[in-house]
Amino acid sequence: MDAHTVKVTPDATANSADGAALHFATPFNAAVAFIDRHAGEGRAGKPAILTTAGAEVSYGQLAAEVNRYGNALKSLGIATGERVLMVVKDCPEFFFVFWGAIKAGFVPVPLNTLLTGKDYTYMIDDSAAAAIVWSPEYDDAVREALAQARHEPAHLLPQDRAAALAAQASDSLDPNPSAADDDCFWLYSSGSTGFPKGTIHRHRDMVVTSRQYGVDVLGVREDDICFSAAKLFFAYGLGNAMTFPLWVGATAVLAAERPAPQMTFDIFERFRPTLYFGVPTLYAAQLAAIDGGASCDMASVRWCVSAGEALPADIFRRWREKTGTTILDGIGSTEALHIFISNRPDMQKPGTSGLMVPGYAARIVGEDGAPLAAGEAGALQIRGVSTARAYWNQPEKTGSTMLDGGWLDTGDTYRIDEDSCFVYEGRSDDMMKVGGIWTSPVEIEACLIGHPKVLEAAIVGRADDAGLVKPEAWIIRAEGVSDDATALQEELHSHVKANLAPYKYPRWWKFVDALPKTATGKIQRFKLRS
Ligand code: 3UK
Repeated sequence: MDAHTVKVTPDATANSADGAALHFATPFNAAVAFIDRHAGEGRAGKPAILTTAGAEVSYGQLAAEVNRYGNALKSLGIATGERVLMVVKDCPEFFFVFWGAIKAGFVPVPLNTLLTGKDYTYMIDDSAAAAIVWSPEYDDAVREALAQARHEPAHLLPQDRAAALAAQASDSLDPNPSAADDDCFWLYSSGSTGFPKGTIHRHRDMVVTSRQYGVDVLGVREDDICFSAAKLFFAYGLGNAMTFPLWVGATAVLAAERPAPQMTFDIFERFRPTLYFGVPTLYAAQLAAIDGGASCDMASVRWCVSAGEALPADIFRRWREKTGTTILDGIGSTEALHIFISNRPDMQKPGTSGLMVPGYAARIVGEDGAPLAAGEAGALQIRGVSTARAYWNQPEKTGSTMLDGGWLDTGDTYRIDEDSCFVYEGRSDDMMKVGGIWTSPVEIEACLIGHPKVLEAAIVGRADDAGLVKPEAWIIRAEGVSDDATALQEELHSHVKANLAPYKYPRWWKFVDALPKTATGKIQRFKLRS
């Protein structure tokens, strides 16, 4: 077998609890399996990427650009294993930088492009990255972050500089001889304290998710056109619009625009995608737009997928009624890399996350860590070959999340119903998903308390009319502040909007005289929720 190849035995669809059917050669570099393989399989001329800006990148061009970018990074003198931060919008360069870094032996770290300079400062310092690449849209935030950071990346690469270096570089590059279980890339996962954790994934992980969920559950195939409203910097989008299509030689549609109903409808019409990946909030907004008279032609779409937060059964039903397509809800995580429990083309149970994805195992345990009796709700732990090796520089969090025996604590409470379907019962911490994106109450509270008119603040998740969770603020005014609720609410709203990522603002405000607390002074958010 050639170096860097991955051999997938025909029985990889069998319920091989630990993905044992996947065999990796040594050395193994993921860029060979996802990028280089296609020329030899006759796809050099086939489009790998189409963009709403009108670009088209063939598999042959993609492989050449990946080599150029890899060589460009190498020419800077970056050492093997060093991090390359990416604040890059959804565009072909995302692929070039990500795979170029991997092929050359560096570790790309795509960052959420919706964040603020302050968030990036933390990630620059935490990762001690050797380089940072960014799209022009994020110039202000990145430069502000660099000015505040203690660590200075040796190489600052605004996208045009990276492109200029790549243009001068050779289009051939020998893959770094890594192993399947070597570190490959990181994604930052939000923490309940507001500090994100660098989640370290290995070369094999993208192969495992593409195979076990992409191919074996969803049925991704070569003639697919994949469109993900969730961006590439999320593990969800990274699989949907990059690794799944690349694994089978399909085509990805990329849009740098903010996801919104009309933009997705335009893409359905213009690109005729066969697989569509959304999040519950967007499905709800799309339904509202359709109800408002917008036309949405989904005839090309074989399956819709939802993840990021639980899909309410009502949205599943209305979507099918209005568009004639079916949404497969599945739960994934940054730590697992992609979906590990899911509804399937041949089995959907609305209001549940569906069945175990073959290749993963699950157990539901009580507070003492012991497995619970059938049907009881408890902490969901999963095991599979795609789960992260560790959190960067966080031995304690690594130890409490990545458990002995390869089990991963998801932080979710689940039960298994009479049909073996997994039913989401909430988080075991105070974290919320807003529009499918992690939001920490602690972070919003800290921002509000930073306002002179606020004495104390508590944030809880509350479900809106569609059953989707959004932040609700409970505020105690500072001493002597008598502003009326409407004016104060507007002032605090602007304060949050100016300081935090745009999706984190409270949708409802309550002004109170006291907040429920424990004996040790910890706010009891569960009391505010009920
Ligand atoms: C929650 C869900 C109920 C759950 C993700 C698909 O969301 C992804 O990753 P994150 O790290 O968040 C993980 C957490 O989000 N969640 C996700 N999907 C569902 N809850 N039903 C669902 N269908 O709390 C989980 O622990 O941002 C999703 C693929 C890759 C991903 N990273």
